[in-house]
Amino acid sequence: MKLNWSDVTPKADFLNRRSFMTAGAALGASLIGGPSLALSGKASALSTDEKPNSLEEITNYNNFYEFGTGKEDPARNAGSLTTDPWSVEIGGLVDRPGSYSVADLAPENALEERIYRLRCVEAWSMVIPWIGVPLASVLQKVGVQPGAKFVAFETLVRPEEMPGQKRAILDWPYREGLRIDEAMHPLAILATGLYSDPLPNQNGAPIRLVVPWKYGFKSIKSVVRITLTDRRPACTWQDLQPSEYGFYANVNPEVDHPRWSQASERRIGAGLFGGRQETLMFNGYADQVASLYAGMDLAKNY
Ligand SMILES: Nc1nc2c(c(=O)[nH]1)N[C@H]1C(S)=C(S)[C@@H](COP(=O)(O)O)O[C@H]1N2
Ligand SMILES: [Mo]
Repeated sequence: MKLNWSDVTPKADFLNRRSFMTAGAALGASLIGGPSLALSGKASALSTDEKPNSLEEITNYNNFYEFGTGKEDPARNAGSLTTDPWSVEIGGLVDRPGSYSVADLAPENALEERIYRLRCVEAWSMVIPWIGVPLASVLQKVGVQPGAKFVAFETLVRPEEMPGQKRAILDWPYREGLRIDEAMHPLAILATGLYSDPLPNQNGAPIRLVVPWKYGFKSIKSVVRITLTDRRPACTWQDLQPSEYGFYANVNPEVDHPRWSQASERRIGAGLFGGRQETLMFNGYADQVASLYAGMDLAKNY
């Protein structure tokens, strides 16, 4: 049996991991080798130092409509999802189309930790310590052809395991898309874990997109198809209500949702008296990503 990094890195070690790894990397390498090490080797300049939400919070307050529309439905219902075996079909304008396993796309020795803010369009937020690989590394692996301008993503359709799909809540499969330069940005990752666990089902196991400068709905879960295309792909929320949910969906405190303000947000776990906090342009990632949108009218391209 192959050891998973979660087998060798107890949860309680998480907070100490970086210091532990600095001190013990060489030792760890010779004793256990393996993924926890690979992880530490790449402690990230791209992470926030804000305090992460607890595993409890991150896994019990979710949006994953395939398992129901309530925030507690995914935790209750997603246990039934079979995530192994799993394959991701990658096609369209790529040199090496095919069916890839999660290990092909996110090998253990390439995993990085990224502690990101997640800002839902509904005006709540969390801080989540993801484990994953840059989306760019996956795209490079399959070879992006010059004509590719967009990347389209699709979630699994399996109503027998995803009770929400027995109803037409959304037009299944859940679909999302990015412009190619957004997809190649170092902040965009495919996550396969969080804290020291493989990704819990309710968070999009076994592999999901995380694009931290955009509203949470862009970060599509349980991905089974990635297609490189020359056209802007269909996106579930945009198609459902284009006046409310745009293709870009960049976090922007100055562009309100038609039915509520986006100027502030409620941090999950802040408590009744925690108050609201100001929402930051591009969710606090403006220094890294604003140049992607230079010259664009962000109120029009919401
Ligand atoms: N397939 C799929 N992906 C999805 C969703 C969904 O309903 N289905 N919800 C989105 C929304 S609105 C948010 S805020 C994030 C929530 O991610 P989390 O539950 O891991 O915090 O997932 C996004 N990805
Ligand atoms: Mo969301």
